[in-house]
Amino acid sequence: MRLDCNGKFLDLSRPQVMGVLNITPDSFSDGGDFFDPQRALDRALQMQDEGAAVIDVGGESTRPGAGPVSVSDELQRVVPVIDALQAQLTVPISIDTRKPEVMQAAVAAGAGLINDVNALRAPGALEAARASAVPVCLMHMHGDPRTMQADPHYADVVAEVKAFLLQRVAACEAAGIGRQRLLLDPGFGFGKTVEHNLQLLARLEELAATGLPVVVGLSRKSMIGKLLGLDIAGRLPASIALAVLAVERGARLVRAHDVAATWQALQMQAALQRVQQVETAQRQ
Ligand code: 8Y4
Repeated sequence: MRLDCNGKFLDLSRPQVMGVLNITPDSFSDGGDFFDPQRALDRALQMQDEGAAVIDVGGESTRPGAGPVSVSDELQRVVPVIDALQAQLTVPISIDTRKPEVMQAAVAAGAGLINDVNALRAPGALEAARASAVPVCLMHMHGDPRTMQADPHYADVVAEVKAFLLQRVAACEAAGIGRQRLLLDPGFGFGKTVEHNLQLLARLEELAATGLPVVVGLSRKSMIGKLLGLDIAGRLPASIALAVLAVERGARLVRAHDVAATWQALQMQAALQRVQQVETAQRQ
């Protein structure tokens, strides 16, 4: 399966890595180091060299409790970076935004995938995504970034996340966005307790059973900090384990900060998977 991302291609016939490029001044993982388009470009090229199949550019922090960013601030951050990246990268660029104006401008500047943590629920987002003609990642978020971690409750988190995402798929199809353009993401950490996150990972196959490619973002997230008592800088080993466990359960695209390490792990997994398939076939 190969997605056309605005003239560049994302091959999801095997699991791939989406490299994170934050361009927010308060971005908690890299301190806003990549605000400068040249530095952003260097980091993106490095992630491409390290094996990233797509680079996710975000100009709005969605960390719990983060305040809103205006359309014009977000455009000023992301458009110059996408302009620079689209000329230099061979892999597609993903735009991490909830705003239709940013989707439109980013795709006009060369972005090839819309990564919306709000699943196109903002007014005008379905229309902007339809007109853009690029694939869309629909993510589940309970509440909004300001309030989402305030005591979230679900009767069955897996069933509810899946039902929500399938509703958004239906809304997309009704708006003229065909399902061949859609990817689904359970939204680890977005209005979920550690137990909710673990249930979603344990039963990720139920989401993969939709037939749509599943995206996961587990890299450095606070569930690792809470379970293991680690600060962000110490979360790489657990992030790699979670990436492999998610791919084992059907994830096709892993959003990650540490591209080289994540890609190494997924390649080893793919090599083993290939041999295991041959083994299984020979036994039948
Ligand atoms: C440390 C580092 C602690 C990062 C928390 C975080 C996802 C996403 C984000 C995701 C998709 C984040 C934009 C939150 N997470 N997009 N975006 N899936 N599709 N937190 O899980 O990285 S931002």
